[in-house]
Amino acid sequence: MNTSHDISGAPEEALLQEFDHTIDAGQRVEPRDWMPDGYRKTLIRQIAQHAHSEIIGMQPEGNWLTRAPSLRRKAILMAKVQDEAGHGLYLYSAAETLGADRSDLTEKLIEGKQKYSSIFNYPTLTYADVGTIGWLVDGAAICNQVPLCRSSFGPYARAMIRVCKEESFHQRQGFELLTKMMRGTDEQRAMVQESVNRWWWPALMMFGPPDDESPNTEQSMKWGIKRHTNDELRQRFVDMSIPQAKALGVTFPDPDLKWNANRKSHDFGEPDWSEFLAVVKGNGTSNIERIANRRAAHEDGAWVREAAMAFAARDKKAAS
Ligand code: FAQ
Repeated sequence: MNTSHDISGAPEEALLQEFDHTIDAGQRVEPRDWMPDGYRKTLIRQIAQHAHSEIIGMQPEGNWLTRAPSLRRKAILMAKVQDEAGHGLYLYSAAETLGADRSDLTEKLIEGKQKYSSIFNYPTLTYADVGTIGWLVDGAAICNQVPLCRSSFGPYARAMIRVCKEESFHQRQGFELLTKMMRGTDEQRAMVQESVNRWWWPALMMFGPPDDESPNTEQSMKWGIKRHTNDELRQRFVDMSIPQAKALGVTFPDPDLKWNANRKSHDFGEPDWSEFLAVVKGNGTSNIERIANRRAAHEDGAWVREAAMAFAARDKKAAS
C-alpha cells in the first residue's frame, strides 16, 4: 500500500483506514476530510452529470411555457422549471466543495465531454408530455434520489433532501394534470396514452445500464455513494408505477409486464439498450438542440457574469 504522506502529515495508509471506518460506520464524509482520489473523481462525475441533467432538463418542459393551456398551468409549470434550475445550482455547489470549478463543468457539458441524463434528449410533442414527465420522469428521479439522501458524501446527501421534497411536488402536479385529462374527452385520454407510450421505456433507461454492464456500480456501492444498484431501482420504479397507471386508467407499452408471485414483483421486458447507447453517445432526437440551446444561453449570459464580477470587485474595493 502507498504510505506517502498528505499535507496533514499523516501517512496515507492511516488516512485510508480512517476513511474506510467512516464509510463502514455509515457516517458522512465532509469536504475537508481526506478522501481517496477515486472517491473524489467518482463523486465529481456523478454530481456534475446530475447537475447538468437538472439544467438541460429545464428545456423539454420549458418548451411548453408559452403554450400552457391556462394561467394556472403556466404558473405551475414555471415554478417547476425554476425548481429544476435551483437543483442544478445546489448540485454545482456540492461539486465545488470537492474542488471542481463550475465554469469548467459548464464548459465540459457544452463541449460534450460530460454526460447528462438520456431522458432529456426526447422531444415534448404534446401538453400531455408535461404531465407524463412530472409523473414518470420525476417519479423515476425520486426513486433514484431518495436513497441518495443517505449517500456517504455530506453535501450531496443534504442537497438531495431538499431536491427530493421538490421532486415529490413535481410528480404530484404531473399526476394531477394527467388525472384531469383522463377525466376529459376521448381525445385527451388518447393524448395521455400516446404520451405514456413514448416515455415509458426512456424512463426505465434513466436508471442506467443493467448491473452487469454498469462499470461504476460496484465501487460506488462500496463507497456508499450509491445505495442500490441500477436494476434494483428500476424494479422498484416498475412496481410503484403499475398501481398508479391503474388508478389513472393508462397502460404501459410492454406485453411482458406481469405480476410474479414468487418474486413478489413485476416481471417486465428489456429496454432497447442499443437506443440507450445511441442517445448517450449524442445521437438521440434532441441532443444537438439541447446542447445548442445551453451553449447559446451561456454565451448570451456572458455580460451578466462580467457585470456581476465587476460589481463584486467594486464592492470589495469599497470595503477595503
Ligand atoms: N443517461 O456505471 P453506470 C432528473 C452513464 S435528474 C446518461 O451505471 P453510475 C430531475 C453513467 O454516467 C436525472 N448517461 O454509472 C428532473 C456512466 O458514464 P461514465 C439525473 C447515463 O454513475 C426531472 C455510464 O453510463 N439523475 O431527472 C445514464 O454508477 C424532470 C455507465 O453507467 C441523476 O443523475 C443515463 N440515464 O450510475 C429534471 C441521479 N445512466 O461517466 C428536469 C444521480 C448511466 O462512466 C425535469 N446519478 N449513464 O462515462 C446516479 O444515480 C447515477 O449516476 C446513475 C448511473 C444511476 C444515473
